[in-house]
Amino acid sequence: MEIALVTGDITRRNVQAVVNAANSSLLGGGGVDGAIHRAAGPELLEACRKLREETYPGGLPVGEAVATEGFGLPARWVIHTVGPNARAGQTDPELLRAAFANSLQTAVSLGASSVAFPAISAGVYGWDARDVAEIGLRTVREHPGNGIETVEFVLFSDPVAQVFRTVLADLDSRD
Ligand code: AR6
Repeated sequence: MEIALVTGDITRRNVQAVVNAANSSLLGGGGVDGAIHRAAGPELLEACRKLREETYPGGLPVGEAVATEGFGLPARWVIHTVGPNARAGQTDPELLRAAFANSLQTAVSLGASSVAFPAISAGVYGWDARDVAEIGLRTVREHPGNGIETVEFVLFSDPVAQVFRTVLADLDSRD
């Protein structure tokens, strides 16, 4: 499995599945969630509403993941996950690991060969980008590929991309 670090907008990525850093309501929000909903169009919100009503009436729990179609996105699927919110005291690394791992597992179940992740929890949810990079990159490196050929981390800003490059180089040097 190849890991690529990309600076840019995840909604433009030509991959089979993009991961959305959503919230438990599944009904959209700001940040990457807002960007994905804008780019995918209103059908995405409809699909999320349906999931919420039929499968997650109490909301999608932190660390879990669920897929919809990608609608207007180049990606065929959106995998919605909920990262932990440090500003609400959710600082257990296991919760962030679960968000990455369950998103990957969902991609495997879909048969996706390429997946793009944002820096889950590194925005509104207040996690340090370095912790997100360490947990995200470690989780992906340890995950059995199972058909996934490429995992991209799509970082919205140069400073965050630089953090990911440094952490990946550190992990590689320890192999
Ligand atoms: N492409 C890639 N990354 C992006 C994009 C984009 N188009 N837009 C923002 N980012 P955040 P969270 C980066 O806040 O911390 C939402 O309201 C951003 O710079 O989107 O998990 C949800 O509905 C940051 O590095 O997600 C939830 O309520 C990273 O994506 C809450 O925010 C994550 O920032 C989730 O907070």
